[in-house]
Amino acid sequence: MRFEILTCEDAEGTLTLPTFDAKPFSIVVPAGGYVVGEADGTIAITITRTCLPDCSNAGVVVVNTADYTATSSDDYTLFQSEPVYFTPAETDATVSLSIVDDVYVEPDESLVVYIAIQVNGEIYHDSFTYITITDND
Ligand SMILES: [Ca+2]
Ligand SMILES: [Ca+2]
Repeated sequence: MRFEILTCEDAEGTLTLPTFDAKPFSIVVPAGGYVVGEADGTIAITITRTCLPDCSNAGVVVVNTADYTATSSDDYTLFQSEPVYFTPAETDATVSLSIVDDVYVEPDESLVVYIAIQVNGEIYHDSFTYITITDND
């Protein structure tokens, strides 16, 4: 997987935001969510896109996280509108979330990962999954 920021400059050197083809695509994240050990450091979330008629164009999704029983900064690093790019023909993208290894005895804790599709600057569809962090203290 490679991350590629897609930008372009005109003759005056003005940077413009990328636009993506409006071919519909949907995203899939594994059902049942993820389980990660507190000491594992990171958890990789795989986002799969399916496109009509094909995934020949680039795309971007936006990832946000929200506390459930886990607390951002204490237990994991918050994502706020984190872009994840698909290069042309790429159907799987991976985003890595950092987990905090604290020293407290605590129950397993969960957070929610929201994934939105962004096409031509418009965010129009949400999917989500859960991450459960298991305690190691
Ligand atoms: Ca710990
Ligand atoms: Ca702990």
